[in-house]
Amino acid sequence: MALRAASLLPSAISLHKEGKLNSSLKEGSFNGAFLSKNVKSDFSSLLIGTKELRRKSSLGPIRAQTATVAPSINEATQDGKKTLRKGNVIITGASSGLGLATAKALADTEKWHVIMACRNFLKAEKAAKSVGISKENYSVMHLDLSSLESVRQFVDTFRRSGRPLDALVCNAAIYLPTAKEPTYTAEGFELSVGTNHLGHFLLSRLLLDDLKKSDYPQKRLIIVGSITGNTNTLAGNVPPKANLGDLRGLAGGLNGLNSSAMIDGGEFDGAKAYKDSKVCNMLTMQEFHRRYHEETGVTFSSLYPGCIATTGLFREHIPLFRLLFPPFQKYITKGYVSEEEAGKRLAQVVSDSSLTKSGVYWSWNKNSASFENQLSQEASDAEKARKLWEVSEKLVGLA
Ligand code: NDP
Ligand code: PMR
Repeated sequence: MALRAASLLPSAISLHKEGKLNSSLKEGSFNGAFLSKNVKSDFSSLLIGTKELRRKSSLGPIRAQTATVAPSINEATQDGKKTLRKGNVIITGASSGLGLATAKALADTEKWHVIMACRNFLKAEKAAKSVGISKENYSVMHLDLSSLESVRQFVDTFRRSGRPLDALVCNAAIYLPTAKEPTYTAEGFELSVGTNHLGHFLLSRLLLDDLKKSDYPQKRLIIVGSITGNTNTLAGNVPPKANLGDLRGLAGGLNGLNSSAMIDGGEFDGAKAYKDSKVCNMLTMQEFHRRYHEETGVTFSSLYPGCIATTGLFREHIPLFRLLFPPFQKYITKGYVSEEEAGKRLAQVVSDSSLTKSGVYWSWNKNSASFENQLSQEASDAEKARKLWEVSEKLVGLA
């Protein structure tokens, strides 16, 4: 019987349809570049650097979430043979860019049911339609990572669906490079770190139990990282550089009142806050690996999918940046990848049987072959990862 999710959980709508500087050269082929100390992470720096370096109606009716019974790992077919059931993967931020392309790549295999965990329900539904994901291979569930209450509600609603969880992809992110002042999540954390790191931290901690219960042969938890959080690369050396310092701002609540809105306790800088959040994502993946890989068998991974210069991530940047960034990445750094190609890469990390190693930060070379990349010193600092874990636990109410 169909359950009216809206009446159970008012704000949770659900539509059920069935390295190193050198190593950066591997990630793109940016040759012999000299990076000025004064290069800033804004449009002018891109120019300087370039020079220097030479509904509703179309959607149909919204149906409430249907309670499903968890199928066992092997489903008997009519002729008596047993086949592996479809995997279930949650992808946050699947309404555009990398998340949407990954949802498409996985759904098209017919081996995955994708749960698109999105803050804008109708946008997600339209996006799925626009790329032609077939109805039986996806569901949309509401998740706003900038509210811990929404994260908890999402987990509750997902559990009520009765679906097993076989893979979780923490992909959603916001980037606010032109913000002059910090803005905040529902619980009062600076918005970029609050969304990209703390929202995902709570989500993945809660859903680890669900992954543990799954009988799927390969269970995976992936947190999307980036080159720009890694200061052992050229891209990671474009100011402002990521730096979590001693985490004093985070420990103080990141609220801009009795503490700084920045993790390291410094002045607010939107571009730095994003890069810091990516360092948190990569540290969290490794801490998960250290704490839970052996016990649970879950594979924990992160990745840099390439520079997907056309996505919505840059929507807050000035128009000229948005115009010049794609050709800059295509023709100058050669780090550009299309959304489709990046989606295939992330889909590999979700399901390819050769990428089962846990604790790895994956990247791809210019022939699109995956390799285990090296993280910067800070992004691989085990002591910092432990401290980040403990402080984050307190902030999201798990400790
Ligand atoms: P997009 O802006 O296209 O996608 C980001 C997604 O996150 C959107 O679906 C957006 O939803 C969602 N989102 C934002 N805020 C929230 C929130 N509060 N709750 C739920 N969902 C939210 O950017 P990309 O596809 O480029 O980014 C995806 C990932 O890839 C990010 O982790 C980013 O750091 C990473 N990455 C991107 C690179 C690039 O070059 N683009 C390079 C390296 C890594 P909505 O559609 O409603 O806005
Ligand atoms: Mg970068 C190999 C060189 C390389 C690569 C792969 C990237 C990726 N970038 C490179 C180099 C440079 N960038 C250089 C030399 C400059 C100075 C001109 C430069 C500038 C620049 C700016 C202003 N780059 C940027 C910005 C952004 O606003 C983007 C950003 O930092 O978002 C956080 C960005 C990026 N460059 C990349 C990638 C992947 C990004 C975007 C996003 C991300 O990490 O998620």
